Amino acid sequence: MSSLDRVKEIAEKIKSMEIRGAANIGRAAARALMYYAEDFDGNFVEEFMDGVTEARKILESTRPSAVTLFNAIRYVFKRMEGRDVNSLRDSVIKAAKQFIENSEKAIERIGRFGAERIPPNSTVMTHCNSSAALGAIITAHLQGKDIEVIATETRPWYQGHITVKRLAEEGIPVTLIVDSAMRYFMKDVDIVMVGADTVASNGAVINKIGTSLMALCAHEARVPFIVCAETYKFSPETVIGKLVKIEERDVREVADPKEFSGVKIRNPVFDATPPEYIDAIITEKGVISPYLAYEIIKEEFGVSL
Ligand code: RUB
Repeated sequence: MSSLDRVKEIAEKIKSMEIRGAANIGRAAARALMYYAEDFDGNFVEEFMDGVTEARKILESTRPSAVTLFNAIRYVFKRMEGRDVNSLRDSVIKAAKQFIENSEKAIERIGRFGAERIPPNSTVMTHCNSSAALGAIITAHLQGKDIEVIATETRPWYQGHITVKRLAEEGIPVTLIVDSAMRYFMKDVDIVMVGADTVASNGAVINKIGTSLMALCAHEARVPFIVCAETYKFSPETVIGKLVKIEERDVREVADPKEFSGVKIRNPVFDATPPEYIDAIITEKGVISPYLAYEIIKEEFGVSL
């Protein structure tokens, strides 16, 4: 067995979306590096470093739009230290565990802060399947707020099905709609809550395709549009001008090209919502304006230009 086997296995699961959602992807990347360190049975520092660099490359090539993947890896690499294999191994395992623990705590705090924003007897709309947004909704429900949820099915992967099943399990009244019905139902909605894959330095939020459309509908209807995002969803690369790459997946997820000869099919799976349509971003460090994204990036990652 090679020390990269479990890394490759996790990378494959991220690519095929067996592991999906930005928080899960970040934690899985940290776990993969931990497995690499655990499985490494060589004696040479150079060999360990070559392997962990290869692991990074494999993981980073899976999904481009979730900065959590890159930030989780960055977190572990920053804390990797030691002059021998044993200390390097221990530092990687410790950092990966710390990242996973911080991420779980962040979701719990966002749940609490987010629940504060959900009024009693209200209807919440959500898109896709975000553990951070669901945390807030479920916490509000557990506080006895008597809420209901309208959730989009989220083509083409139908992550909305996971969302509605989870909410129904919690006993929350929930309605499943097609994505294109979001404007039709917006008049019944008190607040929109979604997650994020990446927050850029200008406050734009990259999330599942259709999110920016939902923000536009919410804006038109004067419905608050709230994003739930841990601070490791903020992208340091965007400070130096890099754009977040929008992942385009296999068109067969949309339709079988053989049935549509002469037709071009496209499948971008994320979009960017500009900050002017976002009322607040709920992070584990508090509720902020999207225009404070740069400050968060500076504090979390230290910006060296
Ligand atoms: C998932 C998606 C989610 C964010 C936030 O897309 O867009 O809204 O990742 O999720 P995909 P979380 O299914 O393509 O990965 O709050 O769980 O990090």
